[in-house]
Amino acid sequence: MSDSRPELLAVAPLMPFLMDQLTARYTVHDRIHASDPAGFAQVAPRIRGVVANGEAKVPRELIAQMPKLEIISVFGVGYDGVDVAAAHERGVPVTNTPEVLNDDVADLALGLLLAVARRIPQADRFVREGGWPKGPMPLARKLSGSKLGVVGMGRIGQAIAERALAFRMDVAYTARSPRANVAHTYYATAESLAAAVDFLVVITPGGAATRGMIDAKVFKALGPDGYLVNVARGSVVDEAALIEALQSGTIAGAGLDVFANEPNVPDALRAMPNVVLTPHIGSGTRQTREAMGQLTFDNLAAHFAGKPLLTPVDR
Ligand code: 8YV
Repeated sequence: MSDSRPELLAVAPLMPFLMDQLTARYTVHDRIHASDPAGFAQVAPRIRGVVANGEAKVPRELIAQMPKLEIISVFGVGYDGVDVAAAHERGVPVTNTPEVLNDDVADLALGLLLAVARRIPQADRFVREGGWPKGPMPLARKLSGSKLGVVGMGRIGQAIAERALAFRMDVAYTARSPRANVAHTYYATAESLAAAVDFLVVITPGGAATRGMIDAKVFKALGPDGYLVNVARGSVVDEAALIEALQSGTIAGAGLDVFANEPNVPDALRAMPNVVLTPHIGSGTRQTREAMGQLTFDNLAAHFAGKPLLTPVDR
């Protein structure tokens, strides 16, 4: 008897919580497009759903190989790796996992701000490596009461701003246009925002529209006492210009959760004492990843039950 369950292609490694639910209901081909292209050519005509994550690539050419594709469900709020236009041209909806990760990504942004300003990882190393008995730790930078610039004032940007207010920070932002429901000062460009603040947090979607928008001009405007925190996508920051700015003292430091070529982080960044590095863990708590997994699964389930999608991505 043939297996009549819908067949899915997973284009990224998926957490067991999600994979177990998927395999109970679907036939899942786990990254076969990458590991076994000939095998993929055999199953591609039967694939009805793709499951991706925030980092995965679903280009036009891959979509074109799956004539029966009906849905792309992304485990992540960011879907810059998916060619949404190509999917929509084919009438294939794309879903993501908004809202459920707002708290975690905003928490990590504040964590990186504190870590880089108060040099918490460096202080930890200082104690572990026996530095304390030899003299005090050098003084750090105060965060409370300083000026914060947020690049991108969507759901997560607003969650970051909300938290920053508890630190009595003066919050300003840039976005494509001023947001009607946001009272913070608006700047039309990242450069003008950077010139007005002490800390710049990047939380704008990745993709072509924002590629390299945080560049040498922005670092110059941020200045030698300014700090950058990136919890968005590595592509938004010109990484070579960032390294140059950190090495030359054009800016004071950076807290980075995302990188241009993950999981590879340039040696230059890893060697710098004024940089705090985390491995793309913005949404990385058990609670949030389970909520994301559930939403990824529920969008697929809604589709295959002929019900409205929970969180479809607009064109
Ligand atoms: C990843 C993310 O999806 O939501 C996003 O856009 O970047 C992350 O939550 C997550 O790391 C799983 O790959």
